[in-house]
Amino acid sequence: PFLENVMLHEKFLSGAYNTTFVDESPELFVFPKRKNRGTKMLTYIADTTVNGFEGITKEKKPYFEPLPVPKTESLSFESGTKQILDKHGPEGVAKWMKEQSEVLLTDTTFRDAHQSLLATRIRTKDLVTIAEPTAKLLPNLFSVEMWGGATFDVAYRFLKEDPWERLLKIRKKMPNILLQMLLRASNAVGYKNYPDNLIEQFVSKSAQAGIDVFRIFDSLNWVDNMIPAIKAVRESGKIAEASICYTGDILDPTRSKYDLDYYKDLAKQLEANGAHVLGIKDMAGLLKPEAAFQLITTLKETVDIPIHLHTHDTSGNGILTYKRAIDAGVDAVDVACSSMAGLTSQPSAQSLFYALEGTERQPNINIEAYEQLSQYWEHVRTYYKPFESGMKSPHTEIYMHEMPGGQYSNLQQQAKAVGLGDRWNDVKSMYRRVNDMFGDLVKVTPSSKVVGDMALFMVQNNLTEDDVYDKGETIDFPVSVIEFFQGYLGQPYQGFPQELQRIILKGKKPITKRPGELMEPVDFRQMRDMLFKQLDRQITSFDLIAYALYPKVFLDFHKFQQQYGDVSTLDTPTFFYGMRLGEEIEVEIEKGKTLFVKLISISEPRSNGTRVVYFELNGQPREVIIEDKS
Ligand code: 3PY
Ligand code: ZN
Repeated sequence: PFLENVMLHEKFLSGAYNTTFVDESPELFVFPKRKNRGTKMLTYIADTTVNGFEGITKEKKPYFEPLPVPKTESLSFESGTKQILDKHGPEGVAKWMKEQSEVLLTDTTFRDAHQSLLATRIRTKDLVTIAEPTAKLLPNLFSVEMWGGATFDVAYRFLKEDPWERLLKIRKKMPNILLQMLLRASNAVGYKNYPDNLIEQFVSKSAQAGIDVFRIFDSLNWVDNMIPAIKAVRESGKIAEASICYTGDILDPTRSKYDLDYYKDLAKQLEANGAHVLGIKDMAGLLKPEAAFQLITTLKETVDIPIHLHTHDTSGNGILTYKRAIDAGVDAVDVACSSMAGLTSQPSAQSLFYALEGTERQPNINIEAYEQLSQYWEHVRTYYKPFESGMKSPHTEIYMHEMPGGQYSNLQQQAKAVGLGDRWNDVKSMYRRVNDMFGDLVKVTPSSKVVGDMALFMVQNNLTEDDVYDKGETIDFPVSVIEFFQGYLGQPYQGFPQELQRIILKGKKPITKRPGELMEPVDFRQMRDMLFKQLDRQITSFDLIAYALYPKVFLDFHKFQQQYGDVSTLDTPTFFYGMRLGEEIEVEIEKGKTLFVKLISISEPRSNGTRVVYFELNGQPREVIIEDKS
């Protein structure tokens, strides 16, 4: 705990550590209460064995093959893009990007791929295991996208682990490659706008903890809302990849709202506001190959900064889209390791490698290494089977419903949770209808969540579009929808549809200013004191930011840890399924300290509804009493 406290300390993170720092920082000696780590762990295992894991249909723990981790201990880290940033700064990286003849690759396996395929559920343990082999085997990657988007919230909320620890651990294992995150501009990694000082703090701490490239986007492509985040990234000395979210179809003359001029204008604005790199974020995979060619050709003529393209392969056209973007001179593209690629995820790195064979833009990567890493992900993926969306083949219907890849499996889980699992097709069609009712929106978190919430709400309540207009006065719309029409996410391009806005707001007055301008700054000092008193433990700057972003999620996480301890050390099958009778596992709860756990037996339910679960912990008999919730 001492080392952990040191590592998490802001002075340490900023590099300003020396021995006086230890003397001056008494909080380093406030250790988390260590008592009962074994008991807490057994309680978690017993509870999960008896009651299952939320969101997974309870079943016997499946057998899994051991994970094939490439052996790379004897290899050293080759110098990579991280060293370019450290030496030449963000402008140096941008210049270097433009000088490369081959297309540069960002690997998204650690973030968007599992956000899009597995409802963001891959745990830190499984990411950290493969981080060092990835950094050693693929030193020529431009970056690894491994944080941000939904990972932050899901880590606390569902995986019961601290996302900051994920970042710190991966940083240590990947010292040579740029680490990239997805930042929802003024929505940070949440679903609503936050005060500017929270965005500044979030960026500054993320940068200190290890993020190098911030892909910043606004869910309505509203540049005003992106400026505070771009500024904060520039001030932290990191790379601001300000991004345009691609929506609509520039090839379709009947969809003139988002045409080439619209994108050109946005690109100019982002460059003028300090972007080091221009991101094109095709979050739903709507960018068709010829559209990619036209868009990139035009933007290359419009801006001087390098262009980085992101797509999702839902339609099956991803590689062709990349090929045409590469023909037009795109500098970098996002791919995922093949066993985590395709469908709602990014196109496969390996497929792109072979697709570009014989051209001078073929990526400079070690293809055999990628195949080895792919085997690892293929195995890990089986742990997360309950979170698979069930999509088995390309869905060209994406061009109809336009749902972002990162939303697909999450919204599907949400639909199941409210009993609409069998009406998923209705939800998807409604999603598009809601988009059109709302004035044809850019749909990406959180604007996509607003559309998703409304679609679910309408299907659940059997409401048609006409019902909304005819009976809207008597309908209680979802809070996210009301807030959207109040302007709390910002201003959509060409404004809100007026009549619907009137119906939904029922007399509430919308704002037209940037929400961040109207919000009180967060009082971090007061918040730290309050939390310290309430939780009776040391409060790190990371905790503070998490609490400020989602108070309830953070407090629930704290409560969970009080009850069950740090479960991030458990292997994933045990985390999701508990243990089999007679099974033995090892849990390294800290470096050099391993618990040996054996599940001996489970009693029948007793008259008060509890069961006794008998273990051996390091050879000693232990029992835990668990309420059987079935
Ligand atoms: C996110 O914001 O999480 C996204 O992945 C949007 O595409
Ligand atoms: Zn994406």
